Order: sequence, then C-alpha cells, then structure tokens
Amino acid sequence: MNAPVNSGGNSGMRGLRGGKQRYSILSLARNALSHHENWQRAWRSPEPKPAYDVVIVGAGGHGLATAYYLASRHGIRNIAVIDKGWLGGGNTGRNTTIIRSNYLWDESAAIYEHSMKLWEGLSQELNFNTMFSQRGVLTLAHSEHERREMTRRVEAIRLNGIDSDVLNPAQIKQIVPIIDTDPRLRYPVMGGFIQRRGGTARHDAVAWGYARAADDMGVDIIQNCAVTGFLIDNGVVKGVETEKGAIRAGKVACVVAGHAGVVADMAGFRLPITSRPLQALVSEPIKPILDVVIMSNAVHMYVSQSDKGEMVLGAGADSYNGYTQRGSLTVPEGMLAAAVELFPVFSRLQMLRSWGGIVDTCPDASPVISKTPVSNLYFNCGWGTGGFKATPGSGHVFADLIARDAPNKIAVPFTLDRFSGGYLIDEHGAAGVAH
Ligand code: FAD
Ligand code: PYC
Repeated sequence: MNAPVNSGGNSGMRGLRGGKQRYSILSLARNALSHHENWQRAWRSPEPKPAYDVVIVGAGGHGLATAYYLASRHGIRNIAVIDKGWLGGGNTGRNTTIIRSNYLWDESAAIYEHSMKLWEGLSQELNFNTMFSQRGVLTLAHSEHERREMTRRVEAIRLNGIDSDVLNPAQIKQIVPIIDTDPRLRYPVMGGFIQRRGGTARHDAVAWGYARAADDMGVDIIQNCAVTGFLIDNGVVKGVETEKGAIRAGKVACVVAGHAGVVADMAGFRLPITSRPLQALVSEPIKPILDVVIMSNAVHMYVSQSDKGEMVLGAGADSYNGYTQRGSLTVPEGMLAAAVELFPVFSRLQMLRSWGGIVDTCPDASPVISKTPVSNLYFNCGWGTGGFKATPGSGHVFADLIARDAPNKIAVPFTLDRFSGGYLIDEHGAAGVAH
C-alpha cells in the first residue's frame, strides 16, 4: 500500500493487523522495540480470484464501507474491492474531512443523519480510531439576506430532528476569538449557525478501518488494478475486465467518485454527472487556535485545525471540467485573500502544500445510489464536494441495495429515476462550497 496524500498524510504508515492481540501490551512493546519495523500488514494483498459474488470497483471510503456492510450485515463475504491506485488515494484521502448533517431537504437529512449516527459509533464498531471529533461546524452569514435565509434553513433542519442553532456575531466571536467581526470588512460576519454534533474525522483512518475490518471477514482488496471494461451478456453484467485479466461476478458495484462518467461509459450508458477539480491546502502546523470548523458559502472558504496543528483550508470547485488532480491557482488565491480578511492571523502562516481531487456532481447536487440500465450493475456516485461525511451511511444503504436488488427507504429518492421523473433534490444551497 502506498501512502495517502493529504493533510493527515502519514507516509508509508502501516497499521497493526486485526485480531485480539492488536492492542496487547506485549505487541505494543514488541513494536516499540522493533523501531516500528516488521509490523504485520493491516490487510492482505491477494491476487484476484477468477470469480466473486460481488465485485466493487473503487476502494475509496464508500467502496470499502460497502464491502464491510455487505459482509457484516448481509453475510456476503466472497467480495473483491478493486482499485486502479491505492486504497483511499482518491477523494477519500484528499478531502477536508468536514462532517455534518445540516441539509435542507428531508431526503438529504435522512441519509446524512443516518451517516452521522453511524459515525458516532464507528470507531467502536471498527475497533479503529477514526478520530471522529464532534467539535461543531459553524457556517457564517455575510449579508442580511444570507442571515435570514440561514435562520429559515435552521427551522427546516430542526424539523427533521437535527441539531442546529442560529448565532449572532457576539456569540460567534466568543466561540472563535481569532475571527474579525469588524462590520466594515468586505465579508462582514452578520451571524451564522452551528451544528454542534458536526465536526471532522481522520480521512485515512476511515478507509483503513473499513479496509482492515472487511479484510478480516475475507474480502479481497486488490490495489493497482484498473477496471477497463465490463463483461455484459444480454443486458446482464457478468464481471469486469481489469489490468489483471477478466474477473467474473454475480453483481458489480461501482463507487468511483470523479470517474463515474468514464466508468459508466464503459458499460454503455451515460450519467447526469460532470467532473471538476476541487482544491484544498494546509498551512504549517501551529499551536491550537481554532477548535470548531468554520464554513462560509459566500467566501467559498472552509477551515479547521487538524490534530497536527495545520490549518486545513478549502475553496470552491474549479469552474471547468477536468480529470487532473490539481486545479488553477486563482481559486485558492481568491479564497485565501478573503480568509485572511476574516482571520488576520492567517497572514502570518506559510502554506505547506495544496492538492486537488475530482468531484462528480449531479445537476441537483445530490448523489446517485442506484440500479442502472444493466442488470446487477449498481452505481453510487455524484457526492460532489460533500461525500466524505456520507461514507458510513452511503456504504450501509448501498450494501442493502446490492444485497436485495432493491433500495432501502433512505436510498429510494436517490435512484437514477429522479432525473427522468423530475424528483430532483436541490441541495446546491446546503453544499457549503460552490458546485
Ligand atoms: P474516492 O475516495 O475518490 O474513491 C473512488 C476510487 O475509485 C478511487 O480510489 C479511484 O482510484 C477508483 N477508481 C476510479 N476509476 C477506477 C477504475 N477504472 N478502476 C478501478 N478503480 C477506479 N466531503 C465532505 O463530506 N466533507 C469535506 O470536507 C469534503 N472536502 C473535500 C475537499 C476536497 C479537496 C475534495 C476533492 C473533496 C471533498 N469532499 C468532502 C468530497 C469527498 O472527498 C468525496 O465525496 C468522497 O471522499 C468520495 O468518496 P468515494 O469513496 O466515493 O471516492
Ligand atoms: O460538504 O461540508 C461539506 C464540505 C466542506 C468542504 C467541502 N465539502
């Protein structure tokens, strides 16, 4: 396994393998004395078998979670998860890790809150510290109109039983002492709202935790093996073509964020999806100065402080379609100019590194969890700029769909039928960043 690449990036890290001795004092002492060499791998690197019950394409968080829930909830264990790169090397390892469930529409509230509840027990369930930190997500309003719209949105969110509170500038200043609340700013802080149960998690740990748990149940994780086509017979999928040869499968599930359109094309149909770069960056690490996540839709900026002390900042999506995992400099440049106005202390920070990921977005900024025109072929995609927070919930309901060939009630609104039936779930407003 290669190292994931972003803010939490922990080059060459290998976890301890599952099993009861995982946390024993003896094994800790042995590993300390071995200068952290010769640790057992956290999952195997098997060669692909000729056939599986289910092949999952894409070993990001969503694909690995799907495998985990298929194995743990449905008893389907003859599964391969195949990735063209290393697991967690896509958007799972590139995102800014914001988790919240404060969406506008009932359908979205149901799936993101389902996910939030799974997050709340995930470290225990996987026996792997996902570093889920419910430090609160505070969204700023910079105009009177935005403040009123936010107040209305909070009412809608609360009607779904999800926690959210409107804040005035003085309350915000109390929570975030480093923010400038001078009303003469280009983006004055006029108010905001907070979801206190929102927060962050360690993105790599989520992928690693699901991978280890799935591997423990016999799931084969096959890295560095691109899927190049599908075996389709009479409208029914029979397997996949890969760089390591054909692999037959009873069912195939694609979870290839950013490349959903490309992979659907291999199967002979089109998805209502566009793919664009989304960028983020981190500063040098500093002592703790921010213990809440801040988002600003108007500025297209969001920021949190990682456990290592880096300020993790993100911007809106680039305005052009593309597949290169970087983006244009103007986007972070514009975002940083506004961020420095809001947080003058940031002007003293050095930027450590920046990166991009390819996000796939539907016209209504809501995801697809669906059967497709090809029988036994399923797609989970379109999470756009906001799918990290959905990882457990998405994997959980997608596993249901694959196992039963019918969506569970949370996933029903997210089938492809909504684009022909006109039942769009417009979440552009709650996306948090520009789509
Ligand atoms: P991925 O992790 O991208 O996994 C897809 C996998 O498919 C990849 O590993 C890829 O290699 C593989 N693949 C593709 N094509 C093939 C093929 N032909 N054969 C085999 N494998 C293939 N969301 C939030 O909720 N909060 C945030 O704060 C947030 N911030 C973000 C910031 C940035 C800069 C970016 C880029 C995204 C952000 N997101 C955020 C969105 C979030 O990262 C994604 O929605 C989510 O991680 C998608 O997870 P996934 O498992 O579906 O995709
Ligand atoms: O969906 O909360 C979100 C988000 C924050 C940054 C990128 N996406």
